[in-house]
Amino acid sequence: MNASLSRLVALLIGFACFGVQSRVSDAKEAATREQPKLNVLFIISDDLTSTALSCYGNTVCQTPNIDALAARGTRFTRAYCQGTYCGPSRASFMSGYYPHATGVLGYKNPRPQIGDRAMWSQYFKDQGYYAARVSKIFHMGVPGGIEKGGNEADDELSWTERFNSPGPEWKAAGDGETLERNPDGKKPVVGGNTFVVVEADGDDDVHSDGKTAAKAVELIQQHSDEPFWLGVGFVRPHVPFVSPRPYYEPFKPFDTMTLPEKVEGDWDDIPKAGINYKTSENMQMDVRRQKKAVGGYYASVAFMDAQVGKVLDALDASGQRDNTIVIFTSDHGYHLGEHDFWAKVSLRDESASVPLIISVPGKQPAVCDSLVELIDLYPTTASLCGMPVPERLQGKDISAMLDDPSVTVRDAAFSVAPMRKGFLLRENDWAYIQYNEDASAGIELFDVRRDPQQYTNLAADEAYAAVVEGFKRKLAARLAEVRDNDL
Ligand SMILES: [Ca+2]
Repeated sequence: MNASLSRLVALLIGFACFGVQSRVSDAKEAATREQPKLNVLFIISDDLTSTALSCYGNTVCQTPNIDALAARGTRFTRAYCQGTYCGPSRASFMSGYYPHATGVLGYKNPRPQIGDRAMWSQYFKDQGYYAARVSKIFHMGVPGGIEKGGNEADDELSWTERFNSPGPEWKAAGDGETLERNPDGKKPVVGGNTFVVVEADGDDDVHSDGKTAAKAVELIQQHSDEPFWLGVGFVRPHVPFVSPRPYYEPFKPFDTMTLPEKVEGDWDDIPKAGINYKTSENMQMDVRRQKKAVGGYYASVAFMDAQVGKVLDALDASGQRDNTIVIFTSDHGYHLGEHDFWAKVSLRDESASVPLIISVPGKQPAVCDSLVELIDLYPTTASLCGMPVPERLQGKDISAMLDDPSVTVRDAAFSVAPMRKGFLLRENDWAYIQYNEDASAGIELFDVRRDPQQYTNLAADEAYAAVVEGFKRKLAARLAEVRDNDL
């Protein structure tokens, strides 16, 4: 090496070392500077199917506030719940375990099963956050529990403070009709898990969700000077479909509502367990009642969307928008007459998939088609807020999708319908549904690329025998993986 070349090498090494040193001192400076902790605003609707939202393509039901959040966040098109009704779904995403890990398949809190491990909000509370919920985050019975205003299946340890939002539900003043099992129209408006539509007198604040929005607005104002994890649980569009009269206007007369396309003999190729627990037939709902059910549901969605708007406006007014992760989702989806199915429990896409929008300050808006699960929210928010992701959590950190929507973390989403002993593995190309762990109560296989509405069950077709066998093995492996945990 000649002298001038060695001087050049020495100079380059010097520059490189200087670069390293300055990066080290930058990092030290950053570590000593107080970093603002990102807040988490978790908004969850109850029994909301993505198909009812205009940002997911509905052209009749307009949801401008949820759409505005979608326009600034990442909207997920293939997000799945872990249980297709309130209890197991909420227990799962709050605890970080699948329903078959905790065994909480009904309407109980998973606290006895997880012991002193932290629930999602509790994990943030333990890191110095103000953690609060307004209304339904863990399971509450709707309408019964909302009428009473109690804590139900809640978990005290999860919160710094908690607030319930009692409301009149089906007893609200107005024009009500029971649509379900009321063919002669003689049944009055009733409570319970029943299709009832009430066009209510009075304004938003008469109702549980109006009160929930008002309390959430107040909490955002009060806690904007400290990191917060705020869960805002709206109960609409869960039955009864009750909302103030103005929200019904776009959907009247109800006979202008359209019902999903029906296929002759649609149930002939599916097992009995695949016929949902609520159908047009067993609910004795004629076409008039079905259309009114759709209009009533949409009015409840529009009402809930307006409450979401109030909460997002309060976040803007607090100056915390650029410091807050906002999540909007539902505990599971819902049927609005597809296959003559209604409500939840089914493992078809309308019921097992959920709307999911995640807005993170500084990230570009996007639409993400990767398969994600509600159980991913706990580890993902921990990661986004710079906290260690507990090893025991069964969900995956999907935060990389918020920078690049083409990122994938799994080949199949997993959901269960314990009421039917049903299991779903949903891949990009296939929906595989099995009833009983040994498949003894039947199988459904849908080619969702060719048959997105899931009209044709291919499980009995010899040409797909190898696909079915492959899914049986994958499902057994997935269940074994879920059951292999630290509990
Ligand atoms: Ca629900």
